[in-house]
Amino acid sequence: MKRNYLIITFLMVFVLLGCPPPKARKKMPRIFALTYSMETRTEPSFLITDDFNRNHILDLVVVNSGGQSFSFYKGNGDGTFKDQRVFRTGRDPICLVSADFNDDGYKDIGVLNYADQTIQIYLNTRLGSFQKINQLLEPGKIPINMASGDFNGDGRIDLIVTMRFSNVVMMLGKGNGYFSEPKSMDVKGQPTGVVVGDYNQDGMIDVAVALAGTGNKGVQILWGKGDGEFESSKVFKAGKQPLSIVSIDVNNDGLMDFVTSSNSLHALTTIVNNGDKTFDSLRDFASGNFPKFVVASDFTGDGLQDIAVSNATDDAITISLGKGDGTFTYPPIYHREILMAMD
Ligand SMILES: [Ca+2]
Ligand SMILES: [Ca+2]
Ligand SMILES: [Ca+2]
Ligand SMILES: [Ca+2]
Repeated sequence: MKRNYLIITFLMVFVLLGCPPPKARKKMPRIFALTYSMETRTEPSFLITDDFNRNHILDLVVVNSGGQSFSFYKGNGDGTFKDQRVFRTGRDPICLVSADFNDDGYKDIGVLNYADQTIQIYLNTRLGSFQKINQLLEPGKIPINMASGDFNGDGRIDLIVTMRFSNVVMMLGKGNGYFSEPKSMDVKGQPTGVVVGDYNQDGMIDVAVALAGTGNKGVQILWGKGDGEFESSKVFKAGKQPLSIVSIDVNNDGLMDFVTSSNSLHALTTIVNNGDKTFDSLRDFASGNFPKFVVASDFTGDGLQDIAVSNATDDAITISLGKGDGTFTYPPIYHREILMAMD
């Protein structure tokens, strides 16, 4: 149980990332001061924040990989959370997405069950609870990550799923929590992370897929045509083995860029959007050891986007502050003491 406390403390830093800082803070040495721990079920491994009960306060959802469940907590609005409610999932849930899948104005939850190779949708009952949809989505072999967006312009939220060693799959939402049959799309390598956004500012949502493993490594864009079809880009350089990808405007020009993490190489890579459907990667910069997930936000309130990285073998979160020119401050700011304080 102690391990659960530790991990949730670790994860809590990421929750704080979603909250606006109370005021602009001075730079070094620490960005986050507040920490507290909450109980979860076994092996919390991934979390998201969103406002599920529409009170303008962020709530928290954590998947418990070992507990075959996810925990939902209501936000108090001061960085703390209450009322854990636990919902059963499939085996080894590893990824979450929040979106309004049935178009009732309330955010729902999608859970990717890695061991079952399934995705389940839980509709928000608006009463602080979630109801599982009967349909069990089966995107294919070894689903690893997912994102949501309306890819065919019908106003209904769709899903895009990366399959670890093969392809990318899109499932069109029917607007009631159910989805159509998966549609497979080829990519030029082995997919890992996926993010969505309008990267060429044509008003149509695009998909960025990180590729790592054997074959091509980098980031490939599937340029959305707005009707559920995509135009495939070439693979842009994005570090040696990009496993996690985040959209972030690193140079403040209004175009979304990317930062990827290459886990075993302790490196982060910035990929700058040229605005003409091409991207250039900058030189790798150092993170902590074994960077895993990367998230982006303006932590210091200076209008420039910063990044936070979970470093698996350091048991530490590192923060690198954006300078607004595509580069980040060095060395990264360690937030390991949060965990050590728990011992
Ligand atoms: Ca809903
Ligand atoms: Ca749609
Ligand atoms: Ca676009
Ligand atoms: Ca930019």
